[in-house]
Amino acid sequence: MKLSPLQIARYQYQPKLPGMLRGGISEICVKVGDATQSVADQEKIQALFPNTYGKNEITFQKGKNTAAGKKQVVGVILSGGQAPGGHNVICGLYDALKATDKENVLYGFKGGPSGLIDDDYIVFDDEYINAYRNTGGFDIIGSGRTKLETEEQFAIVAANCKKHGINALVIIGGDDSNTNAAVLAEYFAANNSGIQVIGCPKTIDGDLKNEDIECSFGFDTATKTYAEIVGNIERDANSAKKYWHFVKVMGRSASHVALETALQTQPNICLVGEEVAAKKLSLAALADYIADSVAARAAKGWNFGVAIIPEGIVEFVPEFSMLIAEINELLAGAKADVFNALPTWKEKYAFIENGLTKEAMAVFAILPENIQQQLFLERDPHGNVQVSLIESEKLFSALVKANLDARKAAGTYHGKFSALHHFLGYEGRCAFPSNFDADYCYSLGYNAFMLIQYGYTGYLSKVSNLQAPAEEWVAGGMPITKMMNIERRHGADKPVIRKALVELEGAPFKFFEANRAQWAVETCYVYPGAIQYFGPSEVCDVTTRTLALEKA
Ligand code: FBP
Repeated sequence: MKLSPLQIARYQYQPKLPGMLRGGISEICVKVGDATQSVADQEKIQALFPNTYGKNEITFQKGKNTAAGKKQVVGVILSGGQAPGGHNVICGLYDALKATDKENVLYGFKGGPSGLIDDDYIVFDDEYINAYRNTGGFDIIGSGRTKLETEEQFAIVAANCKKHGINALVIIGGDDSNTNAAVLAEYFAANNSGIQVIGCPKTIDGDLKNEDIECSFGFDTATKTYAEIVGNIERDANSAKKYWHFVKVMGRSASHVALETALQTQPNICLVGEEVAAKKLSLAALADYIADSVAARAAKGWNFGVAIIPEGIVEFVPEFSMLIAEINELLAGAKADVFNALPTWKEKYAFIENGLTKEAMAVFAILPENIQQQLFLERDPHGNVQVSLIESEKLFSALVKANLDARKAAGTYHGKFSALHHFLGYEGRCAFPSNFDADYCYSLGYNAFMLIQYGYTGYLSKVSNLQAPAEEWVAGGMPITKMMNIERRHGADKPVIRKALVELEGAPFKFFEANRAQWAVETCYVYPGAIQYFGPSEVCDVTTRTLALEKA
């Protein structure tokens, strides 16, 4: 494999650990904190997790290591979408494990959770690990979205672990994967299998966070990558002065990525799904809001601008989610075959018109035809519309254009509106991890090993105080059940880790809200530039604006 100069240089980077984890494993002891309770539905969660519920929060500190000395054989998986830093979690885990005893073994199960079922694995050694230090991507062992949730699956995993003598599993994933990690930990505990389970918080979406987990890894690098590109687009817009750019950014559900990108770049517009839902804003209202900015800028002679649209936005528009629900119903089961057999779009349109309520049809009718057709093209394995595939950046620019055409006809707008579209998603998920993510991830992995060594199970590796220099970070563990509540999923009550949406009362949104009116009509762009890996700390080690504002 040919290596880029940056990759060679990054191999030499030594990730920073929290002070309490420095100086050798034999110098790390446990401070046991308070017993925990789930964030809601305590009785129900306790009943579902009788063996792992209510455990104590723990923090590591300097002192004599009192863990029982035994050979550790650990398995690790990467689960879900890629996020920069995943390799370093595995490197940190490996280094701690080998620093404790060279005879310890780390298995990497390939392709995500399915690797544990199929017993598809590699055994890590120095040479293999060294080729992935401080690199982006999940290609070290691959990832996948198979869910580990049934007792049959758990029994197979237990048998495979037993075969290899594995005494602990580390699951690197988002809220769903870590929910399943907690269920697996409970199953192992209930069956006295002797296998511990430790989770690590991953997702670029930034929606796995709470009072204990300050941020999921990957969010820092991904948003810095998107902010670099949005800044470049802003500079182009401000140079050419002739285009409005509509930029969709990833984030399946929550709008953290869009908000953080906006905080870094100060675009003219950024929609926030959670606000749209709270204020029950319609597509027409949103189009009107963006068109106001276009018109105000046009009046100053500025026929250019930048609008950030979160990937998950349409699901937050009440009338749009009602439309999606009706379409899912309309095409349920065999009805999809009837629809697909219709030869022309005209006949399909008539079928749709016949099947939707008047309210849903009114929303459908205002959509541009390409978006209407997209709603009927892509279905997920359950037969539902794949909302993430909807080109919402094109949807909003088309709605804004129609709005501006009406203003033009009424004589209230005289500008030019020429729109360009972008989707920023996969570009950020495998970037070289920023120093923050490289350090944070390495620490999460190292810390996960400490939790294993001290015998904990059903815990999430927790590294906090992240706005401070790494030396002052605090390492420890939190029972996953503490983060759980009961939610309705696929028609049944399920214990799940609560997903963190953007808080409208939180400091990041409040800052945005206080400034956006000015950003909408003036040109206040900020150009963050590329992530810097070498140089002054105030350039290379800064955290996200979201974290800085939340912790201010
Ligand atoms: P995770 O929640 O698994 O981390 O993935 C998040 C994400 O990157 C979303 O932002 C995006 O909608 C989705 O994955 C895309 O998934 P896929 O890789 O399957 O296309």
